[in-house]
Amino acid sequence: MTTEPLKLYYYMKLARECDTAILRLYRQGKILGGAYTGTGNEATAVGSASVLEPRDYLFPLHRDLGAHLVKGQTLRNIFLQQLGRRDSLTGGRDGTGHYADPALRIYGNVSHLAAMIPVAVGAALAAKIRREDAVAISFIGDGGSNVGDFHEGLNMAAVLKLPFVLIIENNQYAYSTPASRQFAAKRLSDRAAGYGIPGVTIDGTDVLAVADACRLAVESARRGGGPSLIESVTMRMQGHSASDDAAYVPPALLEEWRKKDPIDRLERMLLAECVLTAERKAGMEAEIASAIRLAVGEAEANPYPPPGDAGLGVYA
Ligand SMILES: Cc1ncc(C[n+]2csc(CCOP(=O)(O)OP(=O)(O)O)c2C)c(N)n1
Ligand SMILES: [Mg+2]
Repeated sequence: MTTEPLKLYYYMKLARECDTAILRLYRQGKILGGAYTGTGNEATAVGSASVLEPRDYLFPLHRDLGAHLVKGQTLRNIFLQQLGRRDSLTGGRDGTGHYADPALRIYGNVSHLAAMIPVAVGAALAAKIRREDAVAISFIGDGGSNVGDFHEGLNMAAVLKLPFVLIIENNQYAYSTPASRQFAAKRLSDRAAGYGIPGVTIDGTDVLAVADACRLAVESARRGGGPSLIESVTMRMQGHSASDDAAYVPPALLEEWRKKDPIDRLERMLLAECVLTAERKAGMEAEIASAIRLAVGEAEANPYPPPGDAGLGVYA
């Protein structure tokens, strides 16, 4: 558990600066494939992962870089993976967060939305059978929550009372489709009743509220209380990926959400309580910038995998 407010602040800033570096690398033509950011989602990703123990299973999504970092992933591994280099966790075979790191119990997403929910439920089932006292936590977007795997996974977790927590990251859009064109439910957490499990909707820009809700859900799952559904409401502050300018999002909507920026929100609170000072903030920013520079430099110096390795580890 990493729930001290100053640590949460640090990890949210680290995640945002990593995203900024990833976008820069993309624009420099150094990232092959897509680049995704979690701007606006930092409180959800960091707050949720902050309540996990090392033995818990994390199944993050494409906006959850902060969760990877909190769970212990190194900047070196993050940038090796983003740049598709030989020594990355996928040996240069994939990019973004599409990797698994069993030592840290991080199982990144594949492209197919919601496909990892049944896998996460399987991890929760394994944890229960092995009496590991571990919880599996998984994420899904507002758009992805309409895929059939969501229903199958959550239903099975509920019936078997598995130690599983599912967080819906409702960031108002699924690519260019607004929430109003995706579902008729008032709250996505209302779906929990259909599975016979608890469901809550929380302010996804308030990292402390996210951590509190996730702590309750994880504790209940650990005690044998079964799964929970948490809808974390936030806004996708950038395009779907680096190639999307999001011209379809009304500027006034972005302006409204900018006032609720998760990092600024916590920063104002910490400064007011004197937990954070201007000096400490500057020191933290310098430390983050230098750690990212070092990791990017190391990753760029790492070669691409040899072409002859392309067939290794391929099933069938
Ligand atoms: C099953 C499936 N359908 C469609 C896609 C294409 N696709 C990738 S991301 C995306 C939008 C996802 O929106 P949402 O679930 O709300 O997550 P967000 O990107 O907003 O965090 C779509 C349609 C996919 N990857 N998988
Ligand atoms: Mg969305």
